Amino acid sequence: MPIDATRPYDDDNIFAKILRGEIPSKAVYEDEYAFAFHDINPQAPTHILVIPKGRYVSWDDFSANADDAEIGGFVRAVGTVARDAGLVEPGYRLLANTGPDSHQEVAHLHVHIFAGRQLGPMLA
Ligand code: IU
Repeated sequence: MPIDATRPYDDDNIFAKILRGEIPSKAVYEDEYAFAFHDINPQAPTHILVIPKGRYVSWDDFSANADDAEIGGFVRAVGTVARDAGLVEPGYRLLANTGPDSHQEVAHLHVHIFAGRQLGPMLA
């Protein structure tokens, strides 16, 4: 079910539980600002989700309300995850669904990293 990206943060969302270690995940990276793990239902040979450690519902919430250190740390972490996974060549795609029309399903900001095959012009 797509979520309402304008609603308040819910500490019971599934990615909050993953961050707290209450639900297992296949982690690939962690630092002060970000946590990354393999998507449970991969849409490409490599499909990694990167999430901020802060309590942000969506890209909209994060870009409006996170402080500069969190934003910088998170953006840098996304690049590091892709680089460490060897994705810079031949390339990768980033996606952050935001709000119901985008089909955002989990109410904690996540950036998808897709790679490992020719992705085509767009996912939409
Ligand atoms: P979306 O952008 O909110 O539509 O993406 C949610 C993603 O979270 C989707 O690709 C799911 O496969 C993924 N996911 C997950 O990795 N682990 C989970 O427990 C759940 C969803 I629920």
